[in-house]
Amino acid sequence: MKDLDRKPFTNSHWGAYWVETQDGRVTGLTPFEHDPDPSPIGQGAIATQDDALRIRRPAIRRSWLEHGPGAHGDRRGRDDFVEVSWDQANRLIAGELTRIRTEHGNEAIFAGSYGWASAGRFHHAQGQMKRFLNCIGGYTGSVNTYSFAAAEVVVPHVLGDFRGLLDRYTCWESIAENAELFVAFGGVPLKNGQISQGGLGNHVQKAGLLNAHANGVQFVNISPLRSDILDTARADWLPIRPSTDAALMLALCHTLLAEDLHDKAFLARYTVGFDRFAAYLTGATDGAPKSADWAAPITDITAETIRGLARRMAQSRTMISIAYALTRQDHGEQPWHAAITLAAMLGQIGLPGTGIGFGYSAMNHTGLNRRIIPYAALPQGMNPVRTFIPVARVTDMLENPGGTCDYNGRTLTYPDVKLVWWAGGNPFHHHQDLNRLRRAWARPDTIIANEWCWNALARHADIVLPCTTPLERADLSMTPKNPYITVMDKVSEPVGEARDDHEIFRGLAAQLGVEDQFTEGRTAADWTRWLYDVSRQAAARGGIELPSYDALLETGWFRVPDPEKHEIMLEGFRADPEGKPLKTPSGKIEIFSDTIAGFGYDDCPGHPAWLQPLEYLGNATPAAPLHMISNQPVTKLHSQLDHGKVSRANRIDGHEPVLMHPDDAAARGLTEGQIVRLHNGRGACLAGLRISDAIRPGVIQIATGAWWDPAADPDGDICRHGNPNALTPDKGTSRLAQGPIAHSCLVQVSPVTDAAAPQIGAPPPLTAS
Ligand SMILES: Nc1nc2c(c(=O)[nH]1)N[C@H]1C(S)=C(S)[C@@H](COP(=O)(O)OP(=O)(O)OC[C@H]3O[C@@H](n4cnc5c(=O)[nH]c(N)nc54)[C@H](O)[C@@H]3O)O[C@H]1N2
Ligand SMILES: Nc1nc2c(c(=O)[nH]1)N[C@H]1C(S)=C(S)[C@@H](COP(=O)(O)OP(=O)(O)OC[C@H]3O[C@@H](n4cnc5c(=O)[nH]c(N)nc54)[C@H](O)[C@@H]3O)O[C@H]1N2
Ligand SMILES: [Mo]
Repeated sequence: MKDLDRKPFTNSHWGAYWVETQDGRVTGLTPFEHDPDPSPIGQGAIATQDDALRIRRPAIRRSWLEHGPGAHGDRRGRDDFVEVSWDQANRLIAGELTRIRTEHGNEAIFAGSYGWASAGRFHHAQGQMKRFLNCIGGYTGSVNTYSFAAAEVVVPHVLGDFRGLLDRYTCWESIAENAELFVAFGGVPLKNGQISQGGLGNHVQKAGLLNAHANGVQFVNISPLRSDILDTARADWLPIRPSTDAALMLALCHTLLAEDLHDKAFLARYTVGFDRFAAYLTGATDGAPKSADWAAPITDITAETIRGLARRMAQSRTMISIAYALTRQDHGEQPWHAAITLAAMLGQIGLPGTGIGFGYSAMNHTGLNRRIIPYAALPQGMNPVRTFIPVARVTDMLENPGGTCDYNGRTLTYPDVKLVWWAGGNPFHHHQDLNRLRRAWARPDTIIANEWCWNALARHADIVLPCTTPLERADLSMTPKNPYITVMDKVSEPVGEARDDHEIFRGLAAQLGVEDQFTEGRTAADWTRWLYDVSRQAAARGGIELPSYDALLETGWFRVPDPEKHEIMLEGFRADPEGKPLKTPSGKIEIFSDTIAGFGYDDCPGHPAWLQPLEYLGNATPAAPLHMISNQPVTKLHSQLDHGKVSRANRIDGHEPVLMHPDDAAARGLTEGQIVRLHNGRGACLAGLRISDAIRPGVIQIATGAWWDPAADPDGDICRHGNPNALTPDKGTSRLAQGPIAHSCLVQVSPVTDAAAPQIGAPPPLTAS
């Protein structure tokens, strides 16, 4: 970087830091002084920047290098690697891309490449990769996310939009001033508010929660975990059985209807289909009234508690929050459709501080009052290939070339994938039933991964391209999710021969004769300035003046001024439903959606419903009697920095901790700190036991993120490290959204006497060519 008066500055999904360096190495990360509640997660980046797990040179799996594409796919993850030059890697990849495009067409390249990569507006791994692939004819992509696929598909049918609403949440200030009761399905987990995609300057979730509490807002935490809300908030805890929230919400709706507590004027003016839903609620359509008495044995919450809560919600100014996690369960569409319906029956949608919000504290930006600027992103060009999959159907796709899949009213056909490319995501973190993924992963001819560390993805690739970390390249953090725009300085040279994703794809574009198309004659620095200048113009059109690029480089950061008024979701629709209709077919909230009903899916009807999940405590078996919640980790972002010190400090003898209720531990003769085995018919993993009454009996909790470390085992492969996706089921939420269902998972926990130590501390065997 050029000489500046200031210290180097950086940003990340978990916060902004001033950077100290010594001899070209990062030695310290000091949280930004305007961040009131910095996260410790970033400290894990210091030692990992150049440890033994850093990928230093391009590397090729030996069987692939010696025998060509398709050789011994089943040895992926077991083979050793040969290090090669960038020239050789580029020649081999260009040759393989040309072969596949000629013999099979671009559809055979799967580059959904789902994942969070790193913060930074320009060096966004997927954006770079997709732009490159679009220069050579495109790829099969994926749609929706692992975060909330079911909501992404169902909510637009009900409210006309989802993503737009996510940016227009009722802010915490409005809740503190106006709400009396905050009912949180899935809690308000501050651990998750550490994160904001693309970078952030100020963590606000803790202050948002505490200010609301101080102002007298009462909280109800509906979750199997008491710790899903800060103790200080003194919330009532309803320890619900996991994956049964839809039943609870229906019973709340039933009580409102039975006791005539619902807002009939709101329903008439702003919604359609209530009558058809009411016929289901009362049991007129199926003979089963969805009463509190009906829901009590399903949810394990007493009928009296349910009725009391419904009355309290009707009598109070109430905000409902529904965690993203409730989408990541079987029939994850239902709790979302039901929560919106419940809020509509209360009639407070669009009023200050009340109504419904999606996942307060799922991310730092939820309820953060800020101006939304449509910042520019690197143009990706046009993808001529029309084939795509719902993101979580990746294993199905690899298993069934030519097979079909229902999705949101369409029938999709799976392509015959020959090449898989991942840049900036980790399927061996995010996908469910990893043993099944690994079997399907053996099928393509070639798998390429751009990565910076030897995690399970890199180990399971044929060609590994070493990329830089954000500290080794210059970039900008500017995102509509946070008011701070910051520089991300280059503070150290790339380790080994690592290259930026942009530089990786520029090299390949040159090899394939499309370099000019890929770069448009701009360097990385030109592009970054271009992105900022275009964004600055967009801001100016919205009446917001941003500093010049050079002025930003001088100071390192800029805070976009706060909006003049509080954000209130659906305020405009409430004020003028005819003038500002929703983008649904009726223009109103669709409690019954004719569109969804018209698809005729047996697993997703037109109105919210209770459908038994594939796995939950209501169908537990002696072989798998416990419900496993695999939620987001406190000490990292997904699998990122799992090898860093913050994550490792949370381990028990190197294994991920699992939380269990004292009664369940006693029934198995298990003691605190013991290494245990989590297992079911799909697989197994090891974990270290923590015993606590902050979890309801019958449920265990183990965070996602431990690097998958499989070893042969009678239960299928066992992950020695503690990755819960060794056990989770891989099935779509329904034929509507096909979202992932990690949270609907039954397991057994048993003691182990001779626990195998995790083997993720060293890279795979590597030979220099
Ligand atoms: N059981 C269970 N499974 C889950 C979840 C759950 O709750 N339970 N949650 C799901 C959810 S919500 C999500 S969003 C997914 C997250 O899944 P992912 O987003 O795939 O997880 P990450 O670990 O963030 O993966 C990002 C990868 O990008 C790499 N990377 C970082 N920076 C760069 C870069 O500049 N260039 C390149 N090329 N690579 C880079 C990192 O090393 C890492 O391997 O997981 C899902 N999986
Ligand atoms: N520190 C940290 N923060 C993160 C992330 C991370 O990896 N690390 N990931 C980010 C990402 S990508 C996303 S999408 C968001 C996800 O945000 P969420 O989906 O909200 O995250 P989770 O932690 O999986 O779930 C929140 C809580 O829901 C509860 N829960 C699970 N199942 C049920 C259920 O059936 N009923 C009820 N009532 N409660 C249930 C669990 O106890 C869990 O602690 O988090 C983001 N924030
Ligand atoms: Mo997510």
